[in-house]
Amino acid sequence: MESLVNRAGRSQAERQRAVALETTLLCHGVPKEAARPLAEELEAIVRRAGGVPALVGVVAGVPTVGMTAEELTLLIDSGPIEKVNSANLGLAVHRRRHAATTVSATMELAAAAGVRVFATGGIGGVHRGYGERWDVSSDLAAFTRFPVAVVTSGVKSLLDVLATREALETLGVPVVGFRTDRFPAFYLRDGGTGVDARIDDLDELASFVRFELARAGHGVVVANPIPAAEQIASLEWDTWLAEATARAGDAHGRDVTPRVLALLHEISGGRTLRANLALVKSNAALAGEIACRI
Ligand code: PSU
Ligand code: MN
Repeated sequence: MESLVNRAGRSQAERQRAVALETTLLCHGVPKEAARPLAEELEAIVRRAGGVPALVGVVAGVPTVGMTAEELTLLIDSGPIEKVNSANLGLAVHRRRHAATTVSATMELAAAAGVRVFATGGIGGVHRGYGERWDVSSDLAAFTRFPVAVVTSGVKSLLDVLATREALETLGVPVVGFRTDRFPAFYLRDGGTGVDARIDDLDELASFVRFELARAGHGVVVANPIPAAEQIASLEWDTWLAEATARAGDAHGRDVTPRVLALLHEISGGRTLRANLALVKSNAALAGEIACRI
């Protein structure tokens, strides 16, 4: 991509340790006032772990890997900006728009910039009720195209977790659990299904990631469950989700995730937001640990 601005590290050595961070989580997943402090904290966490943070987004049509604090402020203050995945990323670039990148678009830009590790909260996947209305995130297909390891607390628990796990299998995407045998689902440490392999050791994890990205040229899901203390009990979760889904009834397509997340944060009295922040930070730390080892 010729117009890509790549500020993922100042030297070759720094670029090797780069960790991509996405802007959709910041611009659409948390309340506006939480976005800047969260970005700063995630960057500090990545650095402390030995990585080099690179915030990814589209600034006035320029795909940027390694956004500055000023650029992030511009995006946050520009009102509700577009949320782009691999499908509409090119349109935002062509039309010179600001845009927040989801997991798929962030993977695409990270790969173009040579960044191999990326930390997010939870990846998108197969939405519930897909039998009646098909809604499957472009995040899944992105794993078949871009050789990036995504550190994630599994898939968002508002999705059909089992169907998403099967879809990853169909697409041939390896799923490794860091210190877990279970495939996590965002606020839940156990999403009700397993991973391809459990890896407990950081050096071994980094070694597998390096090997697999080079071997297959596709992405790797590194599943890192939410810290135990922040997990939300299933019963509570089911109640909150039922209410959020009912109230989000009119949202569809790209609006579903931001709308349901915002409602959950409200209904749970901030409990899901706290959990969301905790898991993203934990993923940023693990991504930093992997990045300085590969
Ligand atoms: N994880 C979070 N909050 C978010 C998302 C993930 O903790 O807001 C975003 C990611 O950017 C992911 C997107 O790629 O939700 C998926 O949206 P959709 O289901 O519309 O593809
Ligand atoms: Mn969708």
